[in-house]
Formats: sequence, C-alpha cells, structure tokens
Amino acid sequence: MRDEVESIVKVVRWILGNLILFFNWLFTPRSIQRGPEDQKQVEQQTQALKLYEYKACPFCVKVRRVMKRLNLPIETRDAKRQLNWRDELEHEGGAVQVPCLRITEDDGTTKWMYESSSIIKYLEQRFSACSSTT
Ligand SMILES: N[C@@H](CCC(=O)N[C@@H](CS)C(=O)NCC(=O)O)C(=O)O
Repeated sequence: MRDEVESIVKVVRWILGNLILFFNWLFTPRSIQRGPEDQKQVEQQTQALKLYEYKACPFCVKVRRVMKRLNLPIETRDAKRQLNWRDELEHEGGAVQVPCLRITEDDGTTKWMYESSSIIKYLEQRFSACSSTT
C-alpha cells in the first residue's frame, strides 16, 4: 500500500513538473536587448555566477525566467541529476535546497544565496540598469 502511494506521488510530481516546464516554454519571456558593449560586460560578470537548480522546480523556473528576461547567460547546474553539483551544494553551500546562486566576488570569496525571492532581487538590482526593452 505504502509503495503504491509513493508511486502515485511520483507520477503526480512528474506530471506537475512537466506541466510547469510546458507552460514555462509556452510563455517564455522576451529578453531585453543591450548594446554590444553592455552585453559583453554583463556576460563577463555572469561568469562569476552559477545557479544550482532542478529543472522542474517551480522556484527555479521563476529564477530562470528572470535570467531569460534580463538576458543573463548564467551557467545552470542540475543538482538533481548530477551528484557532483549536489555534493558541492550540500557541503559548500550548506543545504540541498534549490534554487541557490553561487556568487564569486571580485576578491575570490564565495557566497551561496538561497531563496528564489532573494536571488531575483539580487539579479534585478544588479542587472536591470542600463538595459532597454525592444
Ligand atoms: N522558499 C524556497 C523554496 C525552495 C524549495 O522548496 N526547493 C525545493 C525544490 S522545489 C528543494 O530544494 N527541496 C529539497 C530537495 O528536493 O532535496 C525558495 O523560494 O527558493
């Protein structure tokens, strides 16, 4: 009985996850456009950022939509499928919770930012300026 319930929960989660991905794909936000120099600068800055995530996690989808809208090529690291990223998140970040943004500061120190709302606020504050929407 317990196994059956677990299987049903798994199937429901799979369906919900795929629905989230489908609607996210259907309503993909448009990316803002910057001048080539500004975009180059943004691309350099985003090299210091890594997003630990699960593909179908609704909180991760929320963050990825902001990344898409702000045209931020941040590397994503799947902490569900790739054990090395999961271990790194757990041992260096402090918890297996996604989304988590790893920020390498200019002085080489690393900050692990949890909570989708904090990540979104950080990205918007840092990258919304000097952009124009087409
Ligand atoms: N309040 C958090 C919630 C994040 C959350 O619940 N993430 C889930 C995935 S959707 C998680 O990391 N669960 C831990 C696990 O699956 O091991 C946020 O907004 O980022």
